[in-house]
Amino acid sequence: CVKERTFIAVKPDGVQRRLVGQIIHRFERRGFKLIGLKLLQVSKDLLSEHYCQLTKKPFYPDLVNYMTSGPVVAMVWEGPDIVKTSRMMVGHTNPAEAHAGTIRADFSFHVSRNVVHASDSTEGAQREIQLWFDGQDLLNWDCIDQSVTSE
Ligand code: DAT
Ligand code: MG
Repeated sequence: CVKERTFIAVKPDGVQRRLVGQIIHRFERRGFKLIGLKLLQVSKDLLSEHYCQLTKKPFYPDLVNYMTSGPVVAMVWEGPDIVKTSRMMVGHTNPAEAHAGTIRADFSFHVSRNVVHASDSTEGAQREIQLWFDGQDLLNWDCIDQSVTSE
């Protein structure tokens, strides 16, 4: 099966609300593989690179304040079709429109405090992984259950 990687982050509201474990649990129980993980205080520079397509939006200043208000847990996860699947697991940008069972629907109700980030395309994932992580901090390891969870 095709190995794909994506960038997932627990935003400051998720960390403050002690949701890190529950969010990691959803990716683990799906069978995805953790490749990189760190807790960091995000700089405005990193954030403007990360959200480079949004810097002109009216909500951008509030987004910067929110995303730099406390620590973020940044992760790289790997698995077949993980970019699309993780977007489904995370749910609609606006939690009010997200389906029940998605992270955003289960843990939040407002678009400006939606708990988690997931890359929206394979190109975006590659860009974000390079932006947030040094290659040496990503670990290639053998998951012993891989022959059971996929062909
Ligand atoms: P997503 O995080 O689902 O990829 P996005 O890339 O369009 O959504 O926007 C990035 C973040 O910006 C989003 O998670 C929350 C914030 N945001 C988006 N639209 C917003 C809006 N209309 N008002 C306030 N914040 C918004
Ligand atoms: Mg996005």
